[in-house]
Amino acid sequence: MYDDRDTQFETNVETRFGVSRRDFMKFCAAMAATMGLPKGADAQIAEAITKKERPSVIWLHHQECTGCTESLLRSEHPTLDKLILDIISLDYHETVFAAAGHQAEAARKAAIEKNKGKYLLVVEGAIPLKDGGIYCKIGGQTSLELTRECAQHAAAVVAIGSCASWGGMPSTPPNPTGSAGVGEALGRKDIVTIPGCPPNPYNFLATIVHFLTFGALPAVDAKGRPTFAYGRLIHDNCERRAHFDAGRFALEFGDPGHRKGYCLYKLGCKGPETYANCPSILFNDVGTGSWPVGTGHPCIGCTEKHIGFEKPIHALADLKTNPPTGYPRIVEEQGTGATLASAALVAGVAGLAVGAGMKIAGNLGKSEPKDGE
Ligand code: FSX
Ligand code: SF4
Ligand code: F3S
Repeated sequence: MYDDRDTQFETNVETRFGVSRRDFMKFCAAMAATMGLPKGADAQIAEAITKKERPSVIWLHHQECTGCTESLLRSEHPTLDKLILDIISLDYHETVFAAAGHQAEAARKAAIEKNKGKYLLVVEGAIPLKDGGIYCKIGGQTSLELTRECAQHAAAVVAIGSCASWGGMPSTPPNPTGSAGVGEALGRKDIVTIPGCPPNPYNFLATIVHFLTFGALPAVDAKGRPTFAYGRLIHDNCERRAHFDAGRFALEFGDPGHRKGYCLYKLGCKGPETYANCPSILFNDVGTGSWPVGTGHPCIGCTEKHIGFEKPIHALADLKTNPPTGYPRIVEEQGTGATLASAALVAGVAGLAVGAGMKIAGNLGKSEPKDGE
């Protein structure tokens, strides 16, 4: 076991990663917290990162905007990119690779040969399947051929971003190039997906760190998403949730409710049907409120197939949260709120228990907040 007071450890961390021991341990603690691991896991992570061989990673790009890579290597956090590049051995990555053309392709083949059965394949971007996959080619091969070739000997395949996870933006109807996620393209169900457009870099990093520390990828849900990151609805951790429960909604951008930080449900927030940890881990390390809803914009459900890029931004979300069962019987008063039927229609909650549905219906029926409300 490593000893974090060890001066040798301190020197190694500083020389190898270019960060102080303190920053390094903070990073390990953040990784452990992201994955919801118990106390002591940060030490295990620190030991794995400093002592184990860096896993070889081959990173493919297909139909996408490179936002996944950009968010991972963002410049606001000078130590993060350094740490990533020192935790993994990035043997092929079209965006950050210095090599080009035949040289780059030779490096990819050499890395596969050298690390057969041990390397991680990270895929960014959707794979076009229509017309033999001709709509995206790299080095003369279609995305599909390239992905098949690289996946064949990989220890595991990780799809980063919504494009690679389920098709994302390129697969938006009418999907002219027949774009699909990696799992669908390869006909495999064992692919770990980190959806989001872009995904939170900590979710990707934590997945890689889990692989490095425990020799296996983290537990996933039915869509291949790590449960530590996608196990809860956004709506359940949102800082505006109390406003939702109390029926206080922004009705227009810039109205009094919006300025007061009320719930964005009626502006089309998809938090009630979107699974992700955005409100808990935030983005870009700039502090409170640094996530879509925190900045005043409704969540567009970018992690979810058939919601992000497909459901109109203004359309109301389906409410997936199980409502409490103990609401009192509601007697509808004339002129003070929506009927259950109309509110259920508005909220798409036809399947909810009637009592709870009525409570929600009453709240959803509230109108423009008054000053001081
Ligand atoms: Fe872009 Fe990545 Fe969106 Fe897609 O992120 S941020 S279009 S998920 O593949 O580059
Ligand atoms: Fe937050 Fe959106 Fe849920 Fe409102 S509807 S509480 S803004 S996630
Ligand atoms: Fe995407 Fe919604 Fe999070 S839009 S980044 S899932 S808050």
